[in-house]
Amino acid sequence: MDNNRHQLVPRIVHLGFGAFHRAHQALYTHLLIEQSQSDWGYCEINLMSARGAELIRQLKKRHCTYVLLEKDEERTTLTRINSIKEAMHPRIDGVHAVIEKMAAPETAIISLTITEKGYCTDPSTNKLNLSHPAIRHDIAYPETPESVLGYILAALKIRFQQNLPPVTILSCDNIRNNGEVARNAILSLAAQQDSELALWIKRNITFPSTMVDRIVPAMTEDSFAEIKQLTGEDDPCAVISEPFRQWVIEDCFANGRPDWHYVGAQFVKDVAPYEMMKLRMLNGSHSFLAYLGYLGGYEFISDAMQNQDYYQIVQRIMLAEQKPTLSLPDNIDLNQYAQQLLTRFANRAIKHKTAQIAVDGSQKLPQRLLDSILWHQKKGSDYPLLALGVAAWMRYVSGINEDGEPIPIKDPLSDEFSKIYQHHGTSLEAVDALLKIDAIFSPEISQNNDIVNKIKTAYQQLLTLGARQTVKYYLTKID
Ligand code: NAI
Ligand code: CS2
Repeated sequence: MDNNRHQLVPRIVHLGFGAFHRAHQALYTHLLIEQSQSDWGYCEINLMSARGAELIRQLKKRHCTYVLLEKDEERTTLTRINSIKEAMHPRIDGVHAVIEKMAAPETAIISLTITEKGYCTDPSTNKLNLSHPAIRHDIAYPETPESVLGYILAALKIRFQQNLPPVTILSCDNIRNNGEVARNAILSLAAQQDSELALWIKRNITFPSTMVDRIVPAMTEDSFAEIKQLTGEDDPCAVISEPFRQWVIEDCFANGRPDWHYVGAQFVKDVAPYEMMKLRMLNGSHSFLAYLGYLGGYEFISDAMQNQDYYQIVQRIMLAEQKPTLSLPDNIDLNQYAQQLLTRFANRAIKHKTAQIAVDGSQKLPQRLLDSILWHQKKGSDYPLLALGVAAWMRYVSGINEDGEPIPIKDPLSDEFSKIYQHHGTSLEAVDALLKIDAIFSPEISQNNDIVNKIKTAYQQLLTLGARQTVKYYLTKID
């Protein structure tokens, strides 16, 4: 298979060579190359951090291949991924070389897995945050950008000025309407720099939305050791995932695309119903489980799922509070979907830390829990578990666990949380102060007494009973 690799053309520049991309899009593209001799390959780029640069250095050193181990409690599959042609990082190759790669005539797709915060938007509105330090920098110095948006814009400017073919910007992050969010953010930044460029982007560049799904935990020392035992090699780019994978893509590409549908992707006209289903049923329940699981002393999601109370309450939030908010094509059975999710969460072969999913909650709550709360509020139906999920996040970002030990909080807004808790302790006033963060909570949420009261009730239960007993209490209360 290695033989095919030198025929690859790096037509897809991917930003965000993280664990998820390595186990998802890179695999689809690899399978397509194997199956149909497709010549679509990747140029992998990380833009951030010394760690990101080190990974790219290691990838280059290993001729752009690595191994993927897919596993559940019954099977394991080891695959050497061969869909990558090149790799770059601004600290290794220079900022201009990276921009030029994105602007190269052969580049047809720029895809992204840069985490929710990479879009520099306010999560409650999904609008570009013009006071974000990286965005302020990019407005002042567009030729040496810092944000992903700034890099994309610098490349699009070259394409516009040199009359080069258009590209597709393909967001593969867990954000509702991810294509639209990427488009609006780039257009808002372009409007600050060059209105003609903004107009050209509107007319020429497409931003398909996607629903992406595969549980891919961050690698740990144990998982690297497992890979070494299987392959005999140290592979810093190796990754471990569950066997399940799904990719639903809006079919609007500006300059061609791989035939990913031959290897399991679905091209559709409208991704929104699939995205909403996944963000609410899977990710909403995942965050719920992560905060309550962490507070209850569970290191891994699959451990929390062995506790029958946790299993049942997660099933309950999916079926009673998330499912009713969705409307999907007739061929999708949401009861079956929920059952499959419960099995995936309980997969003990995958060591997914509750603390990993708990990261960046400020960026995740709106699409995972708050949108559904608003749906119930409008319909007049009840949502105790969605409110419990938000309260568990609030209890978690207090930075102190149930044994009084510190919780390391990783979130772009962590300074705000720590100021709030320094001032109010874990009292109910902290809830009021958190609700005032309008980047997370829209006025529809923070000024609605019913919603606020439900969150406060749940928060008080968590303080009084602790997470495990609160889960029990809610199960009996709602039966
Ligand atoms: P990771 O931590 O392994 O990789 C994160 C990547 O994002 C790195 O390449 C990093 O350089 C880049 N990044 C982080 N902050 C950035 C910023 N401010 N600007 C530009 N780039 C930035 O995480 P992983 O697992 O690859 O997840 C990345 C995203 O993929 C998630 O946030 C989510 O949106 C999506 N995803 C992840 C899944 C998973 O199970 N891990 C499954 C489905 C989607
Ligand atoms: C998780 C997701 O880290 C998180 O917040 O909820 O990354 C989850 O593993 C994926 O979306 C599954 O597709």
